[in-house]
Formats: sequence, structure tokens, C-alpha cells
Amino acid sequence: MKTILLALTVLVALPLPLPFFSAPEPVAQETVLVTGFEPFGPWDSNPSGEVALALNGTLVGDVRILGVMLPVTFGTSYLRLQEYMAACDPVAVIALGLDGTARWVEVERIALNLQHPSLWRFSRINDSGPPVRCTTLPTRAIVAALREEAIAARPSWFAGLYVCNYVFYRLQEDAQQGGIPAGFIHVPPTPSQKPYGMELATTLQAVRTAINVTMAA
Ligand code: PCA
Repeated sequence: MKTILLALTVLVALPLPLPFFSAPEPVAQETVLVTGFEPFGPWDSNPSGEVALALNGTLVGDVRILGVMLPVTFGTSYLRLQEYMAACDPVAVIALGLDGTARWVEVERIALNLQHPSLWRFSRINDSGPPVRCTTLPTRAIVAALREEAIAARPSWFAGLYVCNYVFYRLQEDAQQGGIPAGFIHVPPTPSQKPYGMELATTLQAVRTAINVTMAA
């Protein structure tokens, strides 16, 4: 009995590789949340939502993408985004929206604490919040990487006053608390929507690059 105990003790103390004793722990995969929007107003399709759905479940670099569509409504849009954040505990969040006038991928720099829900109504998004919140995405590096890939891109200082800016502002509040990179990118329409549009495959590639650059920053 003593010999068996001794043998066991020696075996346990031996510097054998861990897998010899137990199966390796599965590496928990990190998730990046990518949101886009549903069609709205005159737009019968929304490339931002289509890109988010196309990315859903794919790997970009080492991260898994949760890609979802949000409704174009104040309030509910961000409630949904919060639910997705709670469900996947993302390491970064990139929100996308359509800018029907854009000829470039526009990496937004600041969100304004102002919303314009109907013609004559302007109000603050958060009465006790700062007038602007800045993106925590590496804007300059993303734009540079996109231009290197010959994708038309530029930084932007105005995300509008509609639901995109609303989601962007609220996202910055939560992401800054959580300490994760987060921000907003406006995408152009497709060529079938506007003659100056961008192919969906190019927009998709642009978002993949933005994710890679964000994760490498
Ligand atoms: N674009 C709108 C809202 C939804 C979208 O895709 C915006 O720029 O606010």
C-alpha cells in the first residue's frame, strides 16, 4: 500500500504536461457585436443590416461575430443592443447604419447628445449626459487601413440627429463604463440604390477590416 501511495505521489509531482492528466480547457472565444439597421423610410433595404447579418457567426481574425439588425426606432433600437451586449459580453461593439448620401465608408468620431425625432422636436438624449461623446474605435487607423485596400473611407464629425446618432451616443455611455472599444460607422447605399453606391461585398470587407484594426489596436 505504501509503495502504491508513494508511486502516486511521485506521479502527481512529476512535471508532466497538463494534457497528460486532463483534457485541455477549451479556449473561450471572444465575441465582437456588430449591429446594423432594418430598412426604414424610403429605403427598401439597408446595407448596414445586411452586412451585420452576413457577418453573423463568422470568424474575423480570432473573434466570433454576433451580427444583428436593430429596428429604426428611438428607445427600442438601443434596448435591443443592450440585450445583445448582455447576452454575448462583447470585447468590442461596432454599430453600422446607412447614410443614403454617403459615397464613402464614414467612421464616426463624435456622437451628439441631441435627437430630432420629428420635424419640430429636438431634445437631449440624456439630460444629465455630456453634450458629446467620442468614439473609442481607432478611427484614424481604420480609415488608413481602408484606404490602403482602395476602399473609399473618411472620418466623419457628424452622425446626424436620427436613430444612428442616438444609438451611437448611448452605446458610448455603456461601452466607456465597460472599457471596451465601441463606435459607429455609416455605410453608403448599394449601386442599385444610388448610382454613387458601394458594392455590398466592398462594404462587408470594410467592416471586416475595421474589426481587425480595432482588435489589433
Ligand atoms: N440610418 C439612419 C437610421 C437607420 C440607418 O440605417 C441614420 O443615419 O440615423
